[in-house]
Amino acid sequence: MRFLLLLSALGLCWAQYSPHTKDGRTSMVHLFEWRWVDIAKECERYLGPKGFGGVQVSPPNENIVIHNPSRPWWERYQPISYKICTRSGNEDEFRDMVKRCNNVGVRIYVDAVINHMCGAGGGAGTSSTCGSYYNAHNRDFPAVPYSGWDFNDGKCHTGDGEIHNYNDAYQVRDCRLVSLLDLALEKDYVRTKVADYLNHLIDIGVAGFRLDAAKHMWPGDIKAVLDKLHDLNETWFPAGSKPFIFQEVIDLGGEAISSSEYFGNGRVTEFKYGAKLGTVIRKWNGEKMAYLKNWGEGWGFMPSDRALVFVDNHDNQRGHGAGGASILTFWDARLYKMAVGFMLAHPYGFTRVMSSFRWDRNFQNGKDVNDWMGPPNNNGVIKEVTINPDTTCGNGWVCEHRWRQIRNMVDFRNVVDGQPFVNWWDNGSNQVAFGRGNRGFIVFNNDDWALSTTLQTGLPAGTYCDVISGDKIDGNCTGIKIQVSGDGRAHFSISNSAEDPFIAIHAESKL
Ligand code: QV4
Ligand code: CA
Repeated sequence: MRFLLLLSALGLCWAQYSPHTKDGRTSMVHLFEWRWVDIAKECERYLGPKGFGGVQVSPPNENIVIHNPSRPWWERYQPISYKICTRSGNEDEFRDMVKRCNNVGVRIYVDAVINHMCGAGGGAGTSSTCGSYYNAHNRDFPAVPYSGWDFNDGKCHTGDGEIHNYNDAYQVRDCRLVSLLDLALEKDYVRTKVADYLNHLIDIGVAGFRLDAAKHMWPGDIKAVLDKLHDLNETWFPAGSKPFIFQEVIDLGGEAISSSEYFGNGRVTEFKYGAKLGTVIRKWNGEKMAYLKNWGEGWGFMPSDRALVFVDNHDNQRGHGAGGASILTFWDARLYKMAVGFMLAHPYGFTRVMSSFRWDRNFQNGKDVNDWMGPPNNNGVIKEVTINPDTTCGNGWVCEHRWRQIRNMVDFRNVVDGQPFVNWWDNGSNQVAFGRGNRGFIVFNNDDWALSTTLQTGLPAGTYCDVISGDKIDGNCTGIKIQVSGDGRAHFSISNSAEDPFIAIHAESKL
């Protein structure tokens, strides 16, 4: 028995399901479209000190340059080669970032676009971020090199080579997603080129990969690529560590392909999580927070140890990829903070925090016509992430991960890591509370009336600082103080018009 426990503990450390975060760090942040030089600084000045476990970075490989519309964010999902050379920076800058982040205990996860190259309509020439030549007409990507033999054109059986029917698993995997030239991952040559790219990144020191468009690749083809991967760089990781893998599969139910087909390869994005949580916090369809009592597998989600969870991502925050109306984003800041707070307090899944840039959102007939807009830039050159005196970001960067309520809940999750979900309370409506063992407790009021009640927190007696309304600084609290008595009970009052109608206390916010 003890041997088995040891084995499973090792498995947790080494396998593709573990994010390889440093001691007690439990979340990653997606620094969408950031430059490598800014991420390196952010690791040192903020993410390391505040206990973030890692960063998901935008695709680092060379991509097509699109001028119409002008430099959309999504051009990075159209690879031209595997050179580390994008608007975020070159290979030297990437290496420097990986080193500096790892040195302060923050891991780097790469968004790996390996299902396809650029769109079929991408033309020919050198309109690419590193100037590599390509020809989309005859499927020529000499900088890899790939040629016509390396794509699925012959394998796809829809008339125009496009995916039309998501109820047909063959189409979804062998045809083109929005015209993107679909790689023949059944070929050992293609698998080798992809593995060479990923191994290059592993050797530099990244800790794992988001596999973009995993639903559009056969699980067995993904496995064949993963089997070729090196162990992680021993400068920062124990010998024998396998890269962390999380696969982007949008499975809201009702399609031919389900998330569970991918569990053998690594974790999978749980898209039901943000869609449902948004519905609950918005109180749509008769949903209420009281129903969150059995949140997680109880809601039909995948097993917790396979799930990568998030409130929103770079697609669905702007109506792309499963961008249903219920998704909460920084645009709905008050509800968003509650949703992220709930996610980070709840034990289900490995959590990813979104960090966005602002764009000129412009709804026409219900659709944002500016959903393509790229990051803050000067003539296409990505702007620096500047830091204001109040620690928020400038230059159009939203930096949700620096919002006090979110940053402090990332810390909360670290403090309660491994503790059970306990002491659930609800009022049958939208006032709920729960604890994590004897290490943390959180209370929400999403009703249209005040909350005033005494609850069992499970925490030791003392005065605690609410990390939502303030911070514990030098032993003092800049926010609300909560008195926990010897029996673990505490009184909570939360106005329904509070700026943030929730309160969170934990072992390290004790005064
Ligand atoms: C268009 C038409 C095509 C037409 C083509 C002609 O839609 O029907 O054939 O022009 O050239 C962009 C454009 C899209 C365009 C395409 C090819 O938006 O209109 O096709 O380029 O030129 C991102 C964006 C896409 C973007 C793509 C490539 O979201 O809009 O397409 O990058 O630049 C499904 C998948 C899921 C996917 C999600 C968005 O199952 O895997 O859709 N999510 C991931 C990423 C996402 C990315 C991709 C996959 C593709 O998270 O950001 O798409 O790498 O749910
Ligand atoms: Ca495919």
